[in-house]
Amino acid sequence: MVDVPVSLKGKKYPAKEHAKKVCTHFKCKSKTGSKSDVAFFISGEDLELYDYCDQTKPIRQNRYFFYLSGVSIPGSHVLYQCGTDKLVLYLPNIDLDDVMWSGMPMSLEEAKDKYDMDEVKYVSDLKKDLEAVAESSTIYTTDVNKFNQQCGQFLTEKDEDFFFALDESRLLKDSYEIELMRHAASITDKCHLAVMSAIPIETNETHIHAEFMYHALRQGSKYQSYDPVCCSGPNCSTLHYVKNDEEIDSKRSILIDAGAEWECYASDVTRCFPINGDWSKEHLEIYNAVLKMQSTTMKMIKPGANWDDLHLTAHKIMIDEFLKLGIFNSKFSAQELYESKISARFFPHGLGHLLGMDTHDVGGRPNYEDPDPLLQYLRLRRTLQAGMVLTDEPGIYFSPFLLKDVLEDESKMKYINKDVLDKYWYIGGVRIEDDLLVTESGYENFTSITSDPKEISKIVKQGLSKNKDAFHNVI
Ligand SMILES: [Mn+2]
Repeated sequence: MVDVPVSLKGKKYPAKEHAKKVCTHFKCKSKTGSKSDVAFFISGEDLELYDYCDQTKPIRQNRYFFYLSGVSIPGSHVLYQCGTDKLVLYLPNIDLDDVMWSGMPMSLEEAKDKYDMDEVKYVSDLKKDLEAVAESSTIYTTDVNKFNQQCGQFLTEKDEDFFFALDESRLLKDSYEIELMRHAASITDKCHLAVMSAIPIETNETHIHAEFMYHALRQGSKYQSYDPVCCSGPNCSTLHYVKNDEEIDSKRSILIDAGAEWECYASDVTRCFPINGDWSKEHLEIYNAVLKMQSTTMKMIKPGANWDDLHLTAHKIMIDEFLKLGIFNSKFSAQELYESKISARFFPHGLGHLLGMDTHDVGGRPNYEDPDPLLQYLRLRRTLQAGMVLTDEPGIYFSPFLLKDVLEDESKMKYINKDVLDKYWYIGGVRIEDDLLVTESGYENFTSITSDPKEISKIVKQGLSKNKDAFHNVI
């Protein structure tokens, strides 16, 4: 493996602590099964073939399984008994036919050294072990599925309190997880810097995508946390744009939202920059407005803060900035504009979300049924606690789709100066996104790639001053 974080050398992923934490949360729900004790069982993902083909489908480890094991080996299972505090890993039986193709799998001894387990066994022991544990314990699992069907009779699946306990445990990251996330974020910093620096070889959105992935892979990150969003010009108004295939030379703005993954832990960062290094007037105006939304809300991050309040603060800043720019009609007060909810057409998504093994991590308690358009898509609806990792990612967009009915409706258009708005469409949108840990005294920003517009301009121009041949991947 390339470049393992020094701080984690010689340490194991704390699976045992995680299992204990889940048990504590589960028991807080005063759950008593029909039996005297409680056990947890989760199956990891296994390799599967494509139909009529001997190639395997891409695999993404089950996050709940990983949380209780730290294991990425396909076909594994984990069993935890709360009463005896015993954690057991089951590895797939050795398939001698496969050794020729795939080499020897990890031995039980090697697995015991590598993982934080009381015992490591083969799957051939699984059924009889579960049968024995089931005599005294209710064994909860997330799902009875194709990987554990043969043991379904011993398992209780889809229990709400079990999911609650898993999600509450995953909500607050421990020092090991924080270190993994810092590392994912630092890989991502370098990828974004590479993308900003390589305009001479980036003439299509695909090249931006390629540049990011190349630098992630070189740093040992084989998977992205999510499909990179690489867009230019008006395409920047599509929040999760993944086509990533248009020419960029006739545009002015770039938006890239991409994050490398490290050992199943995500990063999620967005940066915007001008293609020729010089910010256009309108692009910079919107960029500075978004930066103000982000820097103001970031200063409010601390335990006890309510994320709804931060999100709504970002809307108020946007309204003030739009009044200054003349996009909003100054006949209306900031308060009237806020109450009209018109800002949601330009900033339609939430200020941020929890980040962990999943990019939109568990435990945020969103309410997609919320009738308030300002809050409907906010993925985090909780009071902040130390140990949460989250994104702060305000954005402003000029989306023909989101504004279509506004443009056609006088009762909504009265808030907008159309002639001023028309000057901004070509930018598409701006989003700035950093990854942050909530600490006892405030926050730590994992993301260190600059968001200062002057510095960004300098980086892009430095890249432009180089000859195409100075880049690694000229083809
Ligand atoms: Mn995000």
